[in-house]
Amino acid sequence: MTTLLIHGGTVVNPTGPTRQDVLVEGETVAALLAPGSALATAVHSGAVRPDRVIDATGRYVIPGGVDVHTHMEMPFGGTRASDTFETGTRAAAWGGTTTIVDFAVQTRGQRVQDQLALWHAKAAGNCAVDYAFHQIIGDVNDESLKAMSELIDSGVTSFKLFMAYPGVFLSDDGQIVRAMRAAAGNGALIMMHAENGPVIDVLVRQALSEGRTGPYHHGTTRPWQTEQEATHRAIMLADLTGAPLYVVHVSARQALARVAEARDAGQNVFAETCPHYLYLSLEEQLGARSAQWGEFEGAKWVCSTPLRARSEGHQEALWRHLRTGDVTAVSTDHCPFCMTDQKELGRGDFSRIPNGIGGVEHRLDLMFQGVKEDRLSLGRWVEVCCAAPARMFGLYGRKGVIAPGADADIVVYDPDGHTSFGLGPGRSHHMNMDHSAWEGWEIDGHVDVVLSRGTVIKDESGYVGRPAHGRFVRRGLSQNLI
Ligand code: DUC
Ligand code: ZN
Ligand code: ZN
Repeated sequence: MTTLLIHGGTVVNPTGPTRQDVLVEGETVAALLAPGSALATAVHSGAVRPDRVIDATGRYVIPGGVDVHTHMEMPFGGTRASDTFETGTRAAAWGGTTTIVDFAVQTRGQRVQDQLALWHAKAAGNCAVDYAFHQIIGDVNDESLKAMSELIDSGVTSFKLFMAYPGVFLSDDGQIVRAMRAAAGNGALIMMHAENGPVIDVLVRQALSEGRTGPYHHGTTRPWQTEQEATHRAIMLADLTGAPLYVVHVSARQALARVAEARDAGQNVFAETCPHYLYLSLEEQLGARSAQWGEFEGAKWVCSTPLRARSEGHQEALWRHLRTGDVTAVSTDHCPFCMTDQKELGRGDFSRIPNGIGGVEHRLDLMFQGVKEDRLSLGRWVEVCCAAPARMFGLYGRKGVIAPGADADIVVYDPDGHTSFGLGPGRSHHMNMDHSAWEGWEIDGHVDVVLSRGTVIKDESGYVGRPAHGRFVRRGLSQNLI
């Protein structure tokens, strides 16, 4: 069995930093070696000779990132997300994410099992890193509810419902209660897209009829009240049924306040946010103009829930709740669309702009910026990017931590390095997009080396992995529930 030693670095688990070497045997972590321990001495004296040694002096050694919200090649808004499983997971590898959880999609008239099989076929043999699935249920009925138990047995243990997108994905309250009752009985986790879709549709039609057709109005027609109301309703229905609830991509501080209140009352309610909601805003991004695109520039940041007004204080509140634990995990909701031929579908009508931002490559770096700015501790950085998402979705132990027996998914991270985001001279990204939501951003920190199950897939020379390396991971039930 191949042995590898990561030597001289500081291991950061959610508990914080410790000076340790990491010994990897085959695909798993064999041992953490404290300086001066018998094994460390044996390695350093040459009595034990690993096949490969990675020098991590001055570096953090952290668990591979776990991004529990991606949409590779997702059909949406008359087109499909521009990253395939191959290009998107390669970009993830560049950025130190070694596990993604993507969404299989079922809509009206489709069999859940057939749709999951379709997503397996898209991903199999194409992924640079390990992958798992959630199931979107866009048509809650007797058949799809029955399918839940079957999926749980096959390692798909979380189900996303939508309170938005009427006629496409929306479940009405009765359907939500039925799905939640099923989840309360079978241990599944309900993930909720919490925005009041029917109300948003009225606001959108009104804006368009009044000539407010630019991307900025994607934001103004999805005001925080529509997110807070839906979040409150989802929490109440979860309380009624006893189902655990994970509210995805929370962006409104008022919605988060409802999550925090429910958690304080002891309910199994969890929230996720994304880097774009922490850093970007309605004013600066959705309201942006450029020489190339004019006011349509803002289309780059059209996603749902929307980026929110900085003047309303959402970003600061999200950071605060992230630090205190009311936001459990940070994902990317990676759902990239190019401007040309994709976002452009919505020129003159913002409601036709495909919703989504690409960012799977940048999450670890962007969140490390939170450490640099004293918004997060080192341990909390690893917690929100690696351990907590793994635990939330039944992966922890194998993923999300560096410990004996865990998969050797490891990132060697240089805190003194430097990363420039975007496209163009001196910058590059590896997502299949013709623009970057993070154009021009420069931050401290750099992903130096990435291991996936003991194999180096990214080093100083760049990506050195292969598309067939990533394997499907069967997940257990959420480890956050008692
Ligand atoms: N939101 C997005 O921005 N894109 C995909 C689906 C979603 O809910
Ligand atoms: Zn969503
Ligand atoms: Zn999503």
